[in-house]
Amino acid sequence: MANGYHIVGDIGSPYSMKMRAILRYRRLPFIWSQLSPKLKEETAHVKPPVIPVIKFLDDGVWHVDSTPMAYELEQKHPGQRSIIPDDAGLAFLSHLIEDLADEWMTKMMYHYRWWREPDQNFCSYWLASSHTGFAPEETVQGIADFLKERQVSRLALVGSTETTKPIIEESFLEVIDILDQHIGESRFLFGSRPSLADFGIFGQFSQLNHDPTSLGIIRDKSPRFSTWIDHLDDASGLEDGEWIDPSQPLPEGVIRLLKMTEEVYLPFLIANDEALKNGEETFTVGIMGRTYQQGTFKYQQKCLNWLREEYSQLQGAPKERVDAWFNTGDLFKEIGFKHAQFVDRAGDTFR
Ligand SMILES: N[C@@H](CCC(=O)N[C@@H](CS)C(=O)NCC(=O)O)C(=O)O
Repeated sequence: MANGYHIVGDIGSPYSMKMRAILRYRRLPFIWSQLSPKLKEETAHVKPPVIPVIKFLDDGVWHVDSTPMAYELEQKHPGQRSIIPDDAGLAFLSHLIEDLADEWMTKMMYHYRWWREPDQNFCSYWLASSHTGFAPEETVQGIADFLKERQVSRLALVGSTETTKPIIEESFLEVIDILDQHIGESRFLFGSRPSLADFGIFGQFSQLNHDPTSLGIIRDKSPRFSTWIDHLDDASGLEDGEWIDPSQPLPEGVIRLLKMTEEVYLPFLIANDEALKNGEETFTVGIMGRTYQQGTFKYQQKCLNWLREEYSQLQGAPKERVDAWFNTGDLFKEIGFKHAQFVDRAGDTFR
């Protein structure tokens, strides 16, 4: 394959599933490889060391980080089943919701996977079989034990503790409720074709719709959302979708996700940003009437800066609509969107 893509990921990685689903929906030719020791070595120079990594076969270069990769694919294949709404205002909202999924819903994914013992046992074994390419039982179990211990010990690092558990679990239930209601009215968030936001949610929920406890909850609360997740994994056969008309009121489901962004995600991003600026290692912020505490993450500061940058590029009617959709625009003013600076993405690290 002279052109196309080689994606190296893991079936247990939400961002890998997200990128594979995007390549499929966009009908871009690709080869999927499960990460192996050999491929790990081959991609060891790609920084930061996360998956998925994707080799663009036309230039032979490995790329990393799903959001910038999704935008690069847009530039390389303009007009071919784009996942970015044509209207700049809707495109901004789609990015905002994708970011909510990538950075906040991922806490749900990690929390449900590693909090309870039955999930810990099942998921560590599942990941170990996958990582080792179905090695002999003893090897798999040994790696599963190692993974279980390491991942459980990282729960607090991603913000899952006894104190934050109700916040994470309640917001998980809220997302299920929002999507259940939305899918009853419209196929995707911004119309009858999937956007970056849908793929962001899909990535995290491809895992939540698999791991025992969260799968049970999704099936119980919304069988149709469970089916929606399964379908978006391969939407290559979907035809003729349209974006919603930006001059019309936003769908209720989008409004509710933006409300979650405003009430849960942006306060989190802002507190993280302020703590980093003050040289602090942890931060505390009030979310959903409770106290949320976590260690600072540099990558999430970059997320906030990218959103500021994208907002600063809006102008005219799309900008007016975005401000109106957020009622007053006060929130943007508060977090400095109105004075955004261009932020160079080169040389990023994730933490
Ligand atoms: N922002 C990155 C995040 C990628 C990421 O965090 N990947 C995880 C797996 S889903 C990873 O490789 N973590 C490193 C590790 O587990 O050692 C993206 O969107 O691609």
